[in-house]
Amino acid sequence: MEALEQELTGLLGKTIREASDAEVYGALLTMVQRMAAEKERPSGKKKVYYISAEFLIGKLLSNNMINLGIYDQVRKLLEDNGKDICAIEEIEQEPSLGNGGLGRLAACFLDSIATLGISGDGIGINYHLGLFRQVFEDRQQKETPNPWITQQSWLKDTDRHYQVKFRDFTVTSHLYRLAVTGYDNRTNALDLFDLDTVDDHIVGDGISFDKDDIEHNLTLFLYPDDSDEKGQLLRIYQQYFMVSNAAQLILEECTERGSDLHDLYDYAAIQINDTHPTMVIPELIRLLVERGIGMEEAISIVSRTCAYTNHTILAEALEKWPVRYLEQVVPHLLPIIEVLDDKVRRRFPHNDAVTIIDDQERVHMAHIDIHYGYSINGVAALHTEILKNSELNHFYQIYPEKFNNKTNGITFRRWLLHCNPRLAELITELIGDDYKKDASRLKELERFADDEQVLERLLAVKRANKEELCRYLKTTQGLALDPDTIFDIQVKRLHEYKRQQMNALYVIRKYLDIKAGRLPKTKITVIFGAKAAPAYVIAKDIIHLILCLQELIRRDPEVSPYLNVAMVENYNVTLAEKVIPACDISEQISLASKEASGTGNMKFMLNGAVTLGTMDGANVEIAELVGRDNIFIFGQSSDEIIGHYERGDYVAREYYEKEPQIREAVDFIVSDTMLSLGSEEHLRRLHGELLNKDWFMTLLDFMDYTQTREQACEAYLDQKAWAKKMLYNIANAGFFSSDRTIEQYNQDIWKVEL
Ligand code: 26Q
Repeated sequence: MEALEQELTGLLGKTIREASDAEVYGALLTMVQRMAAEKERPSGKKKVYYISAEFLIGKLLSNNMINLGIYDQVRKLLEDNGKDICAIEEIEQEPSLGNGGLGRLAACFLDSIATLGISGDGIGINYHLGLFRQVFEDRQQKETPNPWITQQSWLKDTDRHYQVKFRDFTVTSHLYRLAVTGYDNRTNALDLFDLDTVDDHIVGDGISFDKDDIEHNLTLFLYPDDSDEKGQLLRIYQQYFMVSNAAQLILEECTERGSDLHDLYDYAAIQINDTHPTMVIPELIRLLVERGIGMEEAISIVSRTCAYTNHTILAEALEKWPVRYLEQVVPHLLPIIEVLDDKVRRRFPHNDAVTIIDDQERVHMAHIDIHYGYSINGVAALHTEILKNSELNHFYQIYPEKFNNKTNGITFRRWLLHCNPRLAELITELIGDDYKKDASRLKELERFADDEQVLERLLAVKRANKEELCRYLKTTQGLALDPDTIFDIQVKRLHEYKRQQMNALYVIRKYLDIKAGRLPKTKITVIFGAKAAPAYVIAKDIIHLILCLQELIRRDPEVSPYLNVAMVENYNVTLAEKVIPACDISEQISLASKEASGTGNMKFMLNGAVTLGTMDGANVEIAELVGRDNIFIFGQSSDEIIGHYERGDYVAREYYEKEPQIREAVDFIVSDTMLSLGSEEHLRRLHGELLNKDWFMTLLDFMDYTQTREQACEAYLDQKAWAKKMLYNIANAGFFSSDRTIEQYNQDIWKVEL
């Protein structure tokens, strides 16, 4: 502690007490960077390269201090000098380099790779403005830029540059590097490529900018609006920029470590995170050929180096790029893609489902990965089964040995130790701290399932976390929440398949019940957090609906004592860290078969929330682990849903007409009450969508949902029994440590020696 104090005062040039919070933050950043650098280790022969268009890493200061083992000392030291570590954490801007699950998964994986001592770096893009910042105006989502790179930054400049060639011009890239600290282990890196010519000043109103001006906009935003052709072309520019840099870096590093490139697969395992980095395959082949290796051999080398993770079965998210687009951006890749397609066509004649270029002249990115990668994995048991048996069945028949499951996980450093210190402390007191390195030890908590004192303390931790969330949301967003209510929470990207609209319809039902004098026994606070893609019209309508309901109920003294709605603005990792520990009921209500895994579900469980969900994604595995007494499951099964889609026999209107409860709730969306608060255009469009389309079958599961949700609220009344459910959830969350996931990736796919 003395050494820490000395170093900090040295860096500050004054005492900690005299320094401002911002100065202390800067000094801590410098010190942590030095300590992290000391734990860099040379790579062995083989190294993992995790390429991803997103890394939703969250704030780094506390996380790094925990991983370096100095968090408690620093907190104490600051406290002794009149400083609050929370205030200092607030100074850091959260890097917004991801959308949601896939990006956060990549960040958890980097943490676990370093924690397990595996040599492995992430490779991505240094988006200057990241994903947009969400603000609510007139109860609508507005997108604004999110500049996160500040003077004092975790990004370290490097002098690595590569040439990246597009059809019309060539750019020189610039590599920035972030330290990735392992928990009591090595430091790896996150390599983020950027372009010096990019200019933040070209951004006009909201997040609008000149989409043609690639040299000035290439690394400005993550997924700018891709609803038009220019947006899609920009996405291809970004993807190729990312993978061309990655390929050059990988070849350079492997050569430095002794590869002659004919044996690349002994030096590198490249994990392709969804199809966004798929062009790394043709790009690597191109570069190997350029370096004198024959085409056939180059294809074989790359096929033994690259592995692909699939994160979705939603058709609209499976990337298919028109050949014409690729010709415009990267014409030099097309001859290679054509060779790859040609080989597939020769090997599997008359099998149109597995070609790379289809008859509409579109390139199926996932098909490149599957034919020319050595592993394909889904992200939860159910998801992998659906891939094998339906979505990718044609490929499974050809390559059964390539398919494998890697159920997602989360890092317990951030999602327990950092975000819920009260719970972590209680667990440590009960079972010691071995669980911090071996999450399966959490199971030992089951010993206390009938220990009233322990159950009381669990409830007290939850209560304290709820109060803390209330304080935070009051000061940062002006939201007034009552901790003496059930905190029922749904936070995740806004998408129809995740069915935030079903949750909102439940709120309407409750509202109508209360208005009719049917008062609930338990007071409930329904919390939402979600960003909608800028061009996703219905998703924005759903946000509008929720914000209108929030206002309606807030203003209504008859209803607000029993029911509250709070939609938090700009939901991100930082907010997740506050919201998740305060949750009682975790809403995981996707249409069965559509949510590949979910990872929020795991974070809530670990923090003692009870899941209300469908048998989808990793919910299935959660249900198996905790047992049916400790989870609330409803809705039709994935098999039933897949059947509905195959037969096309779901008709929303039938449910609307048959069930008055549904009809009332749906029609309330366009009632005079709602229209007086919201935009007629938005509300009518959403109403029409639910009645005439409802592609994600909200009405199908609605009655079962409301009944099960009532059961959950009822169960909450027996606090002791509820606390026991909480305990079983925490005790069985060990399986969802990303350390377990990464061990499996390394054993089955990467095979990097430790
Ligand atoms: C594709 C084409 C054009 C524009 C955008 C995209 C695009 C962008 C982002 C497609 C997909 C994504 C992100 C997907 C994602 O986050 N998937 C989630 O991954 C998690 C980690 O595996 C799972 O837990 C979630 O179930 C899954 O939805």
